[in-house]
Amino acid sequence: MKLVFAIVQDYDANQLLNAITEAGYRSTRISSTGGFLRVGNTTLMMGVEDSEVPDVLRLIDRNCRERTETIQPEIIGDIHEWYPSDLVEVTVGGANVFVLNVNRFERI
Ligand code: 2BA
Repeated sequence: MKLVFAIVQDYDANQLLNAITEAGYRSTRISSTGGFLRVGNTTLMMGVEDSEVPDVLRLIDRNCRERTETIQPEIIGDIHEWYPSDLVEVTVGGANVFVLNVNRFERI
């Protein structure tokens, strides 16, 4: 069994959750915040069989897209020194996915 953590943009979270649920997978939605931009994103936690991982990755790929966010450097404090221009463009997503081995799963 694997535990899939997918960090996705809030814009994509509902559509992805619909697709995941329709496909019969279970998931937990966690409200998270990116350490760099300090804006909200969504972390989905999914326990799936090893054989299901490719399908889950396909669903994530189909439902999450890359976007460019324009931010004011002062919003993210210290990095202002690295980016002296007025606005900073950052490409976010589609999704950052971690796939972990699960030693044991119990549903009690
Ligand atoms: P944030 O940390 O807010 O990062 C948003 C975007 O800012 C990133 O998009 C990346 O394009 C840029 N970025 C992040 N750290 C940077 C840095 N030190 N220098 C320059 N640019 C930087 P993504 O890479 O697509 O990441 C989207 C979100 O996924 C991240 O939001 C974070 O919440 C999560 N994430 C990405 N990689 C991660 C990792 N290795 N571990 C844990 N969380 C991760």
